[in-house]
Amino acid sequence: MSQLIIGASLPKIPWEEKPGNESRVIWRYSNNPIIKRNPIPSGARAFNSAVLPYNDAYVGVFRVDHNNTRPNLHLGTSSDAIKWELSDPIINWVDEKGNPKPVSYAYDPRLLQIEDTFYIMWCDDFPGPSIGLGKTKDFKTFTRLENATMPFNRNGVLFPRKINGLYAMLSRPSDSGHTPFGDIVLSYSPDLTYWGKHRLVMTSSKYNWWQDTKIGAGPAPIETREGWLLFYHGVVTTCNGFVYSMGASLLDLDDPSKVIYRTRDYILTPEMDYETTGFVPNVVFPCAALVDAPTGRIAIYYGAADTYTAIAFTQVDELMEFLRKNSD
Ligand code: BMA
Repeated sequence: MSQLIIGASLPKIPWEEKPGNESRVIWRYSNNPIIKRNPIPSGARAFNSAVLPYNDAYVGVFRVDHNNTRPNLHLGTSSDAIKWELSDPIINWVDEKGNPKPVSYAYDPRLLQIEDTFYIMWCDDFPGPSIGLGKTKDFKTFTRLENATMPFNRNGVLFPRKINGLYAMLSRPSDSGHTPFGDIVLSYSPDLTYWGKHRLVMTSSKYNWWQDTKIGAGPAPIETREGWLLFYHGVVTTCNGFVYSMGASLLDLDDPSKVIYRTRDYILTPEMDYETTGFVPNVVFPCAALVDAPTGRIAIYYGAADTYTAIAFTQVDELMEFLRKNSD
């Protein structure tokens, strides 16, 4: 039993015990990738996607790059969070009056629940990348809200509850292209429309090379008794382009701009064929995590090589011990 995670139990969480010969704190699902190429007739690749428990099963919002290479969001359903059924039409957004409010493209969704409402955030065309925000209560009607940021920004992630009475969001100001810089910032809002009280959370480290080009928040932060557990991606620039790895950090519960721990080394980096080979080689890009509070089990969903969806596992007590011993 674990006492660390503040949250619900999820006995049906996808899970595999850590292999006996594995010394690292994160281990991959043995049947990765769980979504392979051409998952639906209109889509070539589903990756960088987000999932949640819903009605005794699971629901997901998937980034699917279409056969014309433009990305959009598709709903997914699953009974075990491993085999996914993706709907072929894209998610169709309406405004608060019910009129169509389509997106021109949408990618890298995050999905989370605050009280009785599910929120979806994605990289939206303003024009130019900015943070799109929408909500649903039933995964049938999807209502688009005001974009949470001006361009250029990516990797917008809401916290799963208000902090000191305000909605809180992490994001990563960027440029309009393949941004060669990027730090994680925190913003607050009373109503999900007006954002302010901006704070710097973490900069791309100039001494740990795996994260020295840019960083961006991954799944919605996980509430633990010691702080918000945040998985994030970090990028190094090589002669062959960017390499995306994953790190973990712990942010203060009351003031998440305060970083308590931040892993010195990556905890997951492209090593498997499905991570090193694909549309964009050498990318692991976490966007979601399922959590079972009583056991401390965490299943992290990540995009691999901008081509596949994969899962990695960790256990929160072991991860926290790792964070204590391996942070700057
Ligand atoms: C980033 C985003 C991600 C993508 C990554 C690697 O800028 O566009 O969607 O996984 O690049 O291509």
